[in-house]
Amino acid sequence: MSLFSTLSIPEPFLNSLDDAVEFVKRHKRIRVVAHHDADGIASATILTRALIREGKKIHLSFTGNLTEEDVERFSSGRYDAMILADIGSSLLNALPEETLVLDHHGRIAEGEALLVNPHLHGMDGGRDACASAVCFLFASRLNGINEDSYPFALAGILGDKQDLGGYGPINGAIVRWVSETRDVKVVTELDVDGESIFEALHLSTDPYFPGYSGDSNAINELLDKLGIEGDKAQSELEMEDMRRLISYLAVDMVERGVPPDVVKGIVKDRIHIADMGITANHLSRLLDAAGRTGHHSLPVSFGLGNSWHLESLESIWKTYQNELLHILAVAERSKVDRGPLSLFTVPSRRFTSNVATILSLYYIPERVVIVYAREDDVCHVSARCRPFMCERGIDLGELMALAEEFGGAGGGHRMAAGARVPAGRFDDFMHAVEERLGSTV
Ligand SMILES: [Mn+2]
Repeated sequence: MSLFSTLSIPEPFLNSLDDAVEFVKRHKRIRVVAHHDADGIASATILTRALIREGKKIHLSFTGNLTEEDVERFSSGRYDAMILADIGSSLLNALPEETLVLDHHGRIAEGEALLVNPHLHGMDGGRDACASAVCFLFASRLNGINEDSYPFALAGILGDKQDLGGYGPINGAIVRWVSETRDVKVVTELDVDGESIFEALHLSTDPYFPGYSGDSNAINELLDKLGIEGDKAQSELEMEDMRRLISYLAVDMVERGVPPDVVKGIVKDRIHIADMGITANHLSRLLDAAGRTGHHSLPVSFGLGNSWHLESLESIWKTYQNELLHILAVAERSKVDRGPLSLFTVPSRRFTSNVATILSLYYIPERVVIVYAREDDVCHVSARCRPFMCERGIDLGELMALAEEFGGAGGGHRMAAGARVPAGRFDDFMHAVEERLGSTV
């Protein structure tokens, strides 16, 4: 059953996908630029597979926040056209005319470039469809053969956390189509990955098991107590053993103050992809780790059929997880409470956002978490809080934007935001944040 025969997509959205198909057919040499996170890497992989199949000459790059200077740099060179994935909507006015933007971000500028974005068609790109879902629809529209890129669509959806609270219409339709027509198995199980259950628990940071993740002694003791063989894979364990382990971990987390909605997330309907021998959930984590360590092209090469790269992706993921767990322990020790917020520091900016997310979900959900890393003369800041704080009026995006008053820049969402400030002004900035927070809560 083909993808489009099962989807119900608003007509104008479908038309914009067809315009994108026409765009690609018109051009031969194409510059592709994608966002450097899991969703962006998944998008790039889907596009690269599709464009190479069409016989296009492509040059692929990754970037963080796209600036006008980046656009100028990327569009110089002998290309007929440019495709941006998971970025670009907010810079539409600065893009060359022959540009196709496949994106799902909500800030959209006016401009000449061709934009495919669910926000334009009454959908919420933040929930209903991520960039890799948009790229997957586009690629499948271009040629049905590209439907085989579905693992990357799934990985992108999971990478952008668009499974939380249930799938939106587009993502949900893709997931349903995959589970009904592809060689996959959906299993409700603990959302952890590793060759053994010991390794899976040890390396897991999302979910993070306070008191266990990263602590081999604690895990061994726990598994002994429950009579579970740690060297078996999750799939090899008796259902009864897994049930005992899951309920033990869940109760323990609740007792440690982890919010029930977060605890519920340790078990998921995970999609096992037969051809790859891994879950879409794990693929998404492999892409995330590759992105965070600068190995953006490796997953693309893996997606192009170089299956031996899976081993390197696994080892990059393991190394990154071990480093992250180490840094989490360092961060926990650095905690300083300031009014309604807790301040933590980590040695590298590569870890601020991940550490802030984990601390806010699993460690001190009742407080605003701010994690910073000082590099050279700049402090890189990530702020996180839980939904109930936003209901009380906290808007971290607004708080981080205060950085501008101190010679920096910042912004983001209500629950997740970031900033950069000159190190010499960091204290003043934190003071201002604390003061503004104090007047809100
Ligand atoms: Mn995205």
